[in-house]
Amino acid sequence: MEIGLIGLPQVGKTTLFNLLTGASYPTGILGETKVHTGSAPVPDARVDFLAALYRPQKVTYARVNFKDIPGVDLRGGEKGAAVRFFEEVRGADALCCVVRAFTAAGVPTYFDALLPLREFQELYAEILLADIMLVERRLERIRSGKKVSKQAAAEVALLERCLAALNEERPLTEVTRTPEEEALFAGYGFLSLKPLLLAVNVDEDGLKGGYPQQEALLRYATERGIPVVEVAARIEAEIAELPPEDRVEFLDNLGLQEPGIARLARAAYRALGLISFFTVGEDEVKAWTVREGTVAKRAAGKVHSDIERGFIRAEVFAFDDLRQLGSPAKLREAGLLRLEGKDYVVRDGDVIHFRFKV
Ligand SMILES: Nc1nc2c(ncn2[C@@H]2O[C@H](COP(=O)(O)OP(=O)(O)O)[C@@H](O)[C@H]2O)c(=O)[nH]1
Ligand SMILES: [Mg+2]
Repeated sequence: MEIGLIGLPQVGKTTLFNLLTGASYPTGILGETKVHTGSAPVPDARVDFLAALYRPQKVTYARVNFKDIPGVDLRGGEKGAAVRFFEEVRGADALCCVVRAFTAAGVPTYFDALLPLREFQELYAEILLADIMLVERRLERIRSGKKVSKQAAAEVALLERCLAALNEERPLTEVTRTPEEEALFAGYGFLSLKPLLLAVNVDEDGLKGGYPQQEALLRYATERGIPVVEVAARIEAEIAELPPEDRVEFLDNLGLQEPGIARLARAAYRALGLISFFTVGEDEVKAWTVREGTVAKRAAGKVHSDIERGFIRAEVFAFDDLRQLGSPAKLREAGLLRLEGKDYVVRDGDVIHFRFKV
C-alpha cells in the first residue's frame, strides 16, 4: 500500500516525506531527479491508550508507505509534460498532492505569488490529461488491430465513456462500471481512479491566520470530495528535532494538539480504505492493518498463518467501549465482550484475541 507524493517543485514534498518516514534526504534541490520511498507510522491515540493500560514491552503502530518523486515542472509548456513524472506513481494506491502556501525568502516560487489553488488546479488538470492520453493511446491500438473481438468492442465502449468524462473534467472514479468492466479497468494504472488527498504546506502565519486562496481551495476540494490536510512541514521538522517533552509546548503555541503529519498519515490510511484492529497483551500492543470488509479469519492470518488455519473464534470488544468503561473486566460485566465466528467483518477499532488450535 503506497501513497505517491506529487506536486510542483519546491513545495515541501521531500521535507514532508522526511518528516513522515524519519528519513533525512536533502531538501531544496533544484532540478531534483531522485525518487525516495519509505514507510511512516500512523499515529493513533487508541494505541497510546492501550499501551498505557497494558504496559507492554513493545508498542507497534500501523504503517503506510510513501513515495516522494521529483517536482512536476510544467513550465516547458508542452502538452502532457507531467506524464513522465507521473510514471513513478502509476503503481501507487493513492496520491497525495502537496501545494505550497508558505513564504520563504530563499525558496523560488513557481508563480509570481502564492497560489495554492492554482497549483492544485494545474496539477489536477495534468492528472486528467495523463489519463486522456492513456485512453486515446489504448483506443488507437484497439482500432488499428485487425480482429475486432467482442471484448475489444466492450473495451472501446468503456474507453469512450471514460474519454467523455475526462473531457468534462470529471475523474474516472465517476465513470460507472460493471464488474466485467472493472476487470478491464484494473490493468491500466489510471491516475484519476486513485484516491486523492491534498496536503497544504503552510507557514506559521498560515497556520494562525490563514493563507492566500484558502477559502477557495477548501471549497474546490470539498466539492470534489478530496480530503484536505494543512501541515506546516518546516516548523514541524524543527519541532521534531526537540526533545519529546518540549514538543507539546511548541505545538500548543501553534494552536496544534498534534503534528499535522499525524493527521496526514491518518488521512492517507483512510483514503486507502484501510482500518486497524488491535491485539493487546503484556508483550505487545499492536495495530494491524486490514482493508475495510475483511473477515475475522482473514484478519487472523495477518497475525499468523497458523492462527488463520486453526481459527476457532475471535474474542472481540470495541476500543470505544473500553475507553468508556476503563477495563476489560468491566466490559465483561457489561456483556460487551463478544465471541465472533470466522465470517465476522472486522471493524475499525476492534480489539481482538484469536482462539485457535494448531
Ligand atoms: N519556510 C518554509 N520553508 C519550507 C517549508 N517546507 C519546505 N520548505 C523549504 O522549501 C525548500 C523546498 O523543499 P523540498 O522539501 O525540497 O520541496 P520539494 O521540491 O517539493 O521536495 C527547502 O529549502 C525547504 O526547506 C515550509 O513549510 N516553510
Ligand atoms: Mg523533493
